[in-house]
Amino acid sequence: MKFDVLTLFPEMFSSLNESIIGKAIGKGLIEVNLTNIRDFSKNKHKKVDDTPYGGGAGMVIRPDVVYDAYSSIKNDDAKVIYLSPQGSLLNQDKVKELSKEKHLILICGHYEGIDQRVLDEIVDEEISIGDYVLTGGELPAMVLIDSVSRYIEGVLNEESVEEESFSNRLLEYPQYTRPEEFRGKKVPEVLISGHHENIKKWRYEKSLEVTKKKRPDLLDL
Ligand code: 4GX
Repeated sequence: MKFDVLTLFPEMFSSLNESIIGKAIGKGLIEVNLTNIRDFSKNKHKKVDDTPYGGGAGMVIRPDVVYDAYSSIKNDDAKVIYLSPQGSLLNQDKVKELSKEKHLILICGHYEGIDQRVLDEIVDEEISIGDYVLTGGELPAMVLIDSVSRYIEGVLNEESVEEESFSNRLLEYPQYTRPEEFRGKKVPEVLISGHHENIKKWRYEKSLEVTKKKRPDLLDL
């Protein structure tokens, strides 16, 4: 899977070089290419934005620089995604669907966003990571890269993918490790019993209980 990111702040993506995603990049399982939109400014001061037509606060990113940045990378049937609060909400079904693509181009806006004309021209899908306002699309792009990459073969150790929250529309059961007793609290007996059938049943019941208590909305879908 290849991710191309168009951004004014490529340095923000250095955190992807850590942990599981960093390892996946190192192994060549996923590829993250960063393109700085500013490199495509024709302005002597490398300016990429301007004041909005019609007036109002803030700045809007010019369509021509975004289009030139996009043209420098688009060479196949990549899916182009714009991260914005106006997009459809990202969920695990969408994450799984996106993981089947070969090439995703993620466009990160800043300020008051990007001129609508270039978005209409190049964007296939607009996606939001939640109903709150961020300062730019970089964190949403990283959320998308992280969540999608987990479905790429070899990125995670296998069983963890399908067994987890949302695959079965249930939250996860609680986990315990050593020590067997911590501040007077013991690990549930069944988990030490070695009785695999009982453990499976206990975990399922806990999942149901936790979901009812914390996210009842997940049950009535
Ligand atoms: N889920 N942001 C996009 C620029 C912008 C401003 C106005 C369109 C209109 C966000 C989110 C998010 C901040 C990314 C504003 N775009 N993106 N950016 N929530 O808050 O995806």
